[in-house]
Amino acid sequence: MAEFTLYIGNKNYSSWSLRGGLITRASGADFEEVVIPLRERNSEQEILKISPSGLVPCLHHGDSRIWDSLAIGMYLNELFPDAHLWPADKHARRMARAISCEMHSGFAALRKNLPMNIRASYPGHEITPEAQKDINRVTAIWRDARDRARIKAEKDDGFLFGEFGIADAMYAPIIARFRTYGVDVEDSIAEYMDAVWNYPAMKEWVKAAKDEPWILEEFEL
Ligand SMILES: N[C@@H](CCC(=O)N[C@@H](CS)C(=O)NCC(=O)O)C(=O)O
Repeated sequence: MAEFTLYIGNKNYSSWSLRGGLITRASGADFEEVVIPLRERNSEQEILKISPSGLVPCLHHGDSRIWDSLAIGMYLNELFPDAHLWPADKHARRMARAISCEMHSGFAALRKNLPMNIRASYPGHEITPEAQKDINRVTAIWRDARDRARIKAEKDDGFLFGEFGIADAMYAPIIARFRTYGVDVEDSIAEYMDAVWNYPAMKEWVKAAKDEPWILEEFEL
């Protein structure tokens, strides 16, 4: 039996599950994953059985319940320091935490206007001015982090702070959205997006999302 269990929603639609899923994989934890499909007749009761907030992702470790993507990252970072889920350098770490929190608490317009739907392709979708503002801020964050990592990261695998970490996981659903809705980005941003898209855990997730049977009409245009 695996030491951890990660409860998630649909891989195709649940952006917070994607964040928790990538972080848990990046930590190297031995875990089992359980999908609870969202918006089914009994989803609410099923999620409440495993998550006190009634939301996924929720990580179980023995009797402990960690019911939020960012909290899962912080918890696993303490248990698996060698995974470098936060960057080792303190300036990079400060920035990684700030942008992860910014994602966790913000970008409502982008999230509403461009809901995550990994398997769909909706180029030409009308982007609201508010969502465009969020897009501009997200790309500015990525540009800053990558400009810094190119010069300063000890090991640069093309991620925000060199190695894949919590900050990349927090922004991974935005990358999926940019692809679905054909958001136009400059070459250096496209390179970063490709690094995340080709990260093995992301590839595995995208494949599984495409194979899921559930369709949630509210996220289909
Ligand atoms: N702040 C939470 C947000 C979790 C969240 O909103 N999860 C959504 C799925 S993406 C959910 O569980 N929704 C329940 C539902 O749709 O029934 C986190 O970071 O994990």
